[in-house]
Amino acid sequence: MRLPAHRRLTFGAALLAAAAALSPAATAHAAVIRPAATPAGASTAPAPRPDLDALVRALRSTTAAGAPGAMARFTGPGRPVAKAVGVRDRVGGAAMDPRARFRIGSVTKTFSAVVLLQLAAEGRLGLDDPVERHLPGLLPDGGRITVRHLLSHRSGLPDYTDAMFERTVPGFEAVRKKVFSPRELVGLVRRAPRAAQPGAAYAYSNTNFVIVGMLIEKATGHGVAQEYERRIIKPLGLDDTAYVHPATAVPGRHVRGYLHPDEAGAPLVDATEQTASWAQAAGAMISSPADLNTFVSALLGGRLLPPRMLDAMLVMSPTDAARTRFYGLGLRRYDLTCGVRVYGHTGTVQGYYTYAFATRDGRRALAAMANTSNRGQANTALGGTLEAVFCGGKSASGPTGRGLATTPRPTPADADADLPERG
Ligand code: REX
Repeated sequence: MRLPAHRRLTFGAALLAAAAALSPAATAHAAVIRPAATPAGASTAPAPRPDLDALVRALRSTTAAGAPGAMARFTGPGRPVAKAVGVRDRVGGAAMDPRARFRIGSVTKTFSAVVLLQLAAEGRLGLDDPVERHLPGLLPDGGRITVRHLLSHRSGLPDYTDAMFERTVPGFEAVRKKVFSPRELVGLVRRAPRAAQPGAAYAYSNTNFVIVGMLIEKATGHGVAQEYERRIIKPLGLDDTAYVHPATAVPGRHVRGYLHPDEAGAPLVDATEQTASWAQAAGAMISSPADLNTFVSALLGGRLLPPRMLDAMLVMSPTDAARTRFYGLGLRRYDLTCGVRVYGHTGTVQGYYTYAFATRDGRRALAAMANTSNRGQANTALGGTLEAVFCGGKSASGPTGRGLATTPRPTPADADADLPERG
């Protein structure tokens, strides 16, 4: 198998990647923030120790908020640590299992961005190329929308899922077994009013990454599955990771996903089996906590992209008024309350919430998931795992009670595993 050029990067090149963050990035547009000169998380100050009691509390808050189960896996200087609470199967009663696979939703976008940036590094397309050059006639305004606009959600293209899932369960059941072509998905909003002029504003839209998938297929002549496999999954040995479309099952040991209906008190819908065709390169992958840890660490550690492409990925726009959340190219940045910055992505598909983040140097990584969705409180609670591990006792929510008196005792349903790192 021919390895792409960036696979020959050494750890020295990863250091160069950090150095490259100091130099002006290749392109600029309004309201973007360049990679920080001294990224938090890569500083010389000792990293806070993960607060594992707070981690378990965050997972318990997630199940208290309506998720049948939740789990997280952290990799850092010591042995990887994984925690799980609740169940991965409500019918069989199997406990949540940190080795199990699940649907990662939009974390897929980071995989898609990496593939596209590798293609850009190989000169197969340019980040500032208009979409029209590669996919003529796809969009009426494709001459003004660039590849970079798609990757940064600054194209102005509306999100076809807004109408599709306006009513959560009927919307889902209408597409659960459907197989769309990417062109059909784009066609749903091809002529719809734009959220903004191309380049003018951040507006998150799955449509952007469906087109990213089309660009990958156009540039390589292969389906996206083959390119994820060849460029990321195989080189990193991600045995639990795959693009599963349009097959409906999550193969192997997996977590069942449960969707909350909009109607209060209505029973949860088991959403595990679906084509995920509505999501495609925007969200149809499955993975496991260990694989997500490996992926985000490799990406931030400079092992998947040459420095100038990683640098481009890290040029961020704020996505919230408080300016603690940012988006780069297929990559989010969260500024935690303790000042640590973490990079990665979140994901939501029916039945599953995911967080996959790492520090700027890639040396500490967290993957967290809950097997529910359409339940904002559960997603927010799951987000508490980030503060627990990356801020430890330094979180703004205050000291986290390490003493015996305040440490929650594990319940029999809690799995608590120290898992060996993959070679
Ligand atoms: C689709 C609706 C959500 C889910 C969506 N998912 O756009 C993409 C993704 C792939 O992961 N995006 C998230 C459904 C936001 C991310 O980047 O983190 N909601 C659900 C509804 C609401 O149907 N009516 O919650 O399962």
